[in-house]
Amino acid sequence: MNSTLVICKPDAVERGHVGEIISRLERKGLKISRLELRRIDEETAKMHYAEHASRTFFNELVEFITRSPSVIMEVSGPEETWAIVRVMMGATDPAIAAPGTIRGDLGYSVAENLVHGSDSAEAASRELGIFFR
Ligand code: 3AN
Repeated sequence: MNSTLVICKPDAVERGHVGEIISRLERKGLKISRLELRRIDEETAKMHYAEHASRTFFNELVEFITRSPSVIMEVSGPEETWAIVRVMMGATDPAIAAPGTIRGDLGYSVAENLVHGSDSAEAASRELGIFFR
């Protein structure tokens, strides 16, 4: 089994889309191996988004992800599970994400784009370490 980190971000929890997102992952055949409802603290958010520290939207990003609870999950499946999840998530900007993807079907805001999924095997192991130490 291979694992990746998936976060249903504050907007997904606030809008009541957690069930829909988990249901899609399960329908695909992936397993939820760990799950926690947790409000992400500022320190963890900054560590998680460290690669975006120089971006203009960094503060907005940290404020958003810490605003209310997220559902943080370890999702398991075959090799390259992270890549399967990324396809299911759709493009970063939900306004142009393909229909049939989580972002394409449920949102239109790039700042509030519902889900996070690790973007490589290395990122998955680093991020699982941050959230499930
Ligand atoms: P992804 O989440 O698809 O991996 P990244 O890693 O490029 O996308 O961006 C990380 C997060 O930063 C996105 N999920 C989104 O919430 C936020 N973000 C990306 N681009 C913008 C932007 N132009 N304005 C505001 N937030 C953004």
